[in-house]
Amino acid sequence: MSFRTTTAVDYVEDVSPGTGALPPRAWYATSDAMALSLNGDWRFRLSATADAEDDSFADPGFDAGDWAEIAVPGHWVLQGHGSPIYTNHLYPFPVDPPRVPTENPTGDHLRVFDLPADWPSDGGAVLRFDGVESCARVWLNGTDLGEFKGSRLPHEFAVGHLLKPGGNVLAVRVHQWSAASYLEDQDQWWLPGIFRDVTLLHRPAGCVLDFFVHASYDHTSGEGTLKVESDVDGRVTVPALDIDVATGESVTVPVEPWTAETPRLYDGVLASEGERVPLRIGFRTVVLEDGLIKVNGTPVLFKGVNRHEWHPEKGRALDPETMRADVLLMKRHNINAVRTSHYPPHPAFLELCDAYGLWVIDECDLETHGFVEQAWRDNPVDDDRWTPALLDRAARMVERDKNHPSVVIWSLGNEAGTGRGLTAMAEWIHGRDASRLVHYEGDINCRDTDMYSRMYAFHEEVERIGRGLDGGTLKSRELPFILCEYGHAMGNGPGGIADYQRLFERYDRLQGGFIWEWIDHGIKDERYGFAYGGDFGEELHDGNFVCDGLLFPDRKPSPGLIEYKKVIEPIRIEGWGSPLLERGRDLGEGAYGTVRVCNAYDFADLSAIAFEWAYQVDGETVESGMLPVPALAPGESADVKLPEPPDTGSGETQWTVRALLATDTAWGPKGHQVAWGQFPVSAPPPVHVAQREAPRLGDGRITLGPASFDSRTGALMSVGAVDVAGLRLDVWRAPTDNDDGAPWQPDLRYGLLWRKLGLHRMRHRLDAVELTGDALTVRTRVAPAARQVGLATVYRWTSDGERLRVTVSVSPEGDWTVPLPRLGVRFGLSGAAARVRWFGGGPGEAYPDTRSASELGRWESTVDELGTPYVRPQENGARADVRWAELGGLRIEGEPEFWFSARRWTNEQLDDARHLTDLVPGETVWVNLDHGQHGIGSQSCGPGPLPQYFLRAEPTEFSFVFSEIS
Ligand code: IPT
Repeated sequence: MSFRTTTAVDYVEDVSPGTGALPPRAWYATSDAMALSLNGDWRFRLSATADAEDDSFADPGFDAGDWAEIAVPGHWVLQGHGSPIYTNHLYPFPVDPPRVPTENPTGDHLRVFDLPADWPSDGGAVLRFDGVESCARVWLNGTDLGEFKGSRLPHEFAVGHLLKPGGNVLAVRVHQWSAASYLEDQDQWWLPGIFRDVTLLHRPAGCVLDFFVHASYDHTSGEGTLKVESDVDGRVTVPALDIDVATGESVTVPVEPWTAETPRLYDGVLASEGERVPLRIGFRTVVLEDGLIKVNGTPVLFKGVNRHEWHPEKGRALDPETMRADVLLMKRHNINAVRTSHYPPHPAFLELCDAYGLWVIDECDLETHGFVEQAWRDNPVDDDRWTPALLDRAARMVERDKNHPSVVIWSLGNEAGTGRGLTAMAEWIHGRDASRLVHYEGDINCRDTDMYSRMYAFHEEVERIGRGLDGGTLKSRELPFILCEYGHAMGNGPGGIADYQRLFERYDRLQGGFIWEWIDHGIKDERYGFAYGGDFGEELHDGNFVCDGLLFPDRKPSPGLIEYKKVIEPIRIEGWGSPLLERGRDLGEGAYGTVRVCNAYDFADLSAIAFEWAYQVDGETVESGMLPVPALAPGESADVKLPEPPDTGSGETQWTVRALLATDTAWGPKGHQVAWGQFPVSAPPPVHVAQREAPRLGDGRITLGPASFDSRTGALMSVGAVDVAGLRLDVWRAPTDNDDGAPWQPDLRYGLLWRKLGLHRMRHRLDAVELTGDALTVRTRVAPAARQVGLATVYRWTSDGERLRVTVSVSPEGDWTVPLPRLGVRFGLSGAAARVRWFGGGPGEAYPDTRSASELGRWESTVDELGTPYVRPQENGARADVRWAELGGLRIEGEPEFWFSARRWTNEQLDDARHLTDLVPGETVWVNLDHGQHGIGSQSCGPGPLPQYFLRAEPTEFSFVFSEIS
């Protein structure tokens, strides 16, 4: 009999990890022992406080007939009970550890179940919870089993003695806030509930308890050594390797090693007297050697992402298909590593990482970031009372996940400051598992860790670190470096990642990084499309800082992911001496006959890759074929002869060479593009328009070739039959999250400065409309109210009778201390303009420092599809290097190439919008033709654009040629 009182909730505010649970052990999905999933519809009752209801609901016979139903796994706040809260690091309750507020939403969950008819009557049973946020108390058939904390960690209870064939009553009380909330202050939604599986496991007599698979690889001999330590004696068999040994015995045989690139797994079985557990064994050895992280003797370069678990409707209750989708998307975008920010993921995710091949930094469920607000005073990680809870978390992670070859690094947690508790965790982990390395970014001196790790360090500092000139403790200077977070993918961006990648590749000590982050945590919402912080009336919140991923909430890749895929591609294809950015430079005859292919994999050769070449004229392929490339070993490169280019006469010509999967693989179909390179043969011919026509004045209009203008204002009205509205200089873009930057970032926040200066409300003063024999010249001054700065802007219109050319000359006046957001012209076309064709960069969006993936070619799209649906609307959708574009009956050529965008709302409307649903298409298609765009950077949490991507206010001239499409 358990004693109950309505106030017996002291455990909620107890710093201890809990009582009653079994010791942690290795997790496995299946064995030949029976298991019963208790996922499904449960009865549910929400109370406003922890002790509002007594616990009689746990008694057999309690009638919950009038309770609501809730899906388990799930979060109640996403199922109509209460609402989610988003804060980055602020605790959404008064900081007074370990106390929590009286208002403590508490969900009582009830499920009645029968055992299957064939459930064995012998042996015991274990009830396993894979994840409950944040604190739960459990009863089975009226017996109090105990309570636990550690939201993203498993907890098991022995229940065999309590089970009945039918009518078992499982009662779980879940409190949203508990002492553990102080340890779980990750930058994400607060989402209470039983959000991972609940399973009843039969435990036969003589079953397997805990076991540790040690499978190392000796790269000098090509042999693997296997030893399975097991709490219960048994045998280990691996048929493919003829292994049949006792547990605890080690055996060495020739094997194929496991790497993220070549994820060779061997199926095996651990058989104890009472149970057979399938094993998936990957042989690999992780060491710190010569100041480098090496796997199987080779230093690795992490091309990683930080992955939170996210689903726009289910929150962190991820189904297997979603986990698989994440892994496939990562593999298909050349990502080779995941940091499981900031907690151990659902264990099935790690099984997928083993099978498909991803390096994993498995991070403990620990973050106390909110204490930064009080200079880290009272931080639980530096308070011995909390150390048992920290050690419990470390053990639950390591014991659960220790048999995954994909896990190469343990991370103590995130943003928890420093303290004795962290040291205790690191010591325990090092002692328990010497076969992996330990990471923790907050340990800047690397006292407890095996690598120097930072987040959002600027390029310049990363370069210094690469060169070993960064100072720091003796220990940290000897360690390899990773950026556990960089490239903040909030909204449009991240910019500058290609520049980081070049540094990683240049300096051995820099072993890569992990983009922040994988997916936007937007919540599907009828009102807004996707909701973010503040949309649920939260008292404190951090807005759309929760939407900073490479994927949109619905898992559609954002341009940031496409860029990242290109930046980290494992095969580099370069035209001799002609990197993409130098396109158009005359390199002389003969230099173009070869392509250099470099294998940038760490382990795989190129035997799985087929190469294809295409010779293109004005973006159209005129000839193509396969390119025989040797199966280069990792790190090797070869100069491969290209075929003789066909004689095509005039036009802009280039080679495009693609690296494709030669056959279907586990993660991508045959023909999937892994990498590509493009390099010019001849530059674009000049856009020539003879100045033949003279402008003519008559009847309120000026005509010039196909165009007509307002004679008073000099404004362009039409080109042939195409009406053109409001053509004028435009410098404004709806600031991106990265333009606005974060208050704590040191670079100037231009998004705010632009607005302060008034660039969003520029006035256009008309100074003169001049007609001469060969041109119409319109002189203006473009400037914001209240400021002295301005842009003297002259539009010079000429025509050969058919085509209309405008040359725009811009001369800054006054003291311009900020770069310009954009510089070009904008105008309106009829809303009927829907289809767009262009020759230039595509198919997707690009900006000066996010343009690696922009491929020069002929593209087609629609105005609607040109736009990128950032969850918080902001500047988007530009196409780079556009030679010409056609839409709405108009052809536009640029000299030089230009940035093209078109949308059904103005930049000002885009700027005003807070959610996608605020963007209402108008009658006009607004087109921007930009000579320049300011870089993007990643200042929403990192550096602004590098200086070379600045759009400085300086005297500039650029031209466009308009003609009607016949
Ligand atoms: C860093 C956090 O580790 C991560 O959880 C996330 O909040 C990210 O920033 C920003 O999106 S902490 C950083 C503010 C120093």
